[in-house]
Amino acid sequence: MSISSPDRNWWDTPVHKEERLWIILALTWSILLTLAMPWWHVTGEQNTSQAYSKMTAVEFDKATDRFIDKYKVGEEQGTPVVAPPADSDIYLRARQFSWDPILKLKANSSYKLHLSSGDVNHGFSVFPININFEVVPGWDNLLVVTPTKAGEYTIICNEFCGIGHHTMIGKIYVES
Ligand SMILES: [Cu+2]
Repeated sequence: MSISSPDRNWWDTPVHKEERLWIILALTWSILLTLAMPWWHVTGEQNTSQAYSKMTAVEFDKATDRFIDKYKVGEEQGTPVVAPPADSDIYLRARQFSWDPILKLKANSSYKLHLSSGDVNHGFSVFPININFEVVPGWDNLLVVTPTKAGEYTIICNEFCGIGHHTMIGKIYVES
């Protein structure tokens, strides 16, 4: 209950000039910001869109194991190194606290990268480039990647996933 009732038909009194100015400014700014989101999505070279499909951890494990068996070329400290051909489906498994396998890719070739987690949410982040994707268990998170520059890239987990989160490091080699 208010202390005193407002005058009847208070809404009929014209808006003060300064208040009108602020309403116009705030409205214009919010419309601009709203339009900036789709505009920057298209022109800002942001992360590409991901495609999702349901896949259990067991199914994803099997697919990853098959992928490793097929294209394995070596091992680094117990983690298999896999060199798949261009345009193929490649798999990367996130688990507390590892990424496997190590991928050996060719520059300027495209790959369909399937990402999933065997336990909790993880974040797929590749250094030194600016890329960041959520890796969710129970889902096959598909990403089409085309590495353009040869080198050694480090995958880090960008979603806090437990006590060993900071040790969760993977690797991608890109050969020219
Ligand atoms: Cu993690």
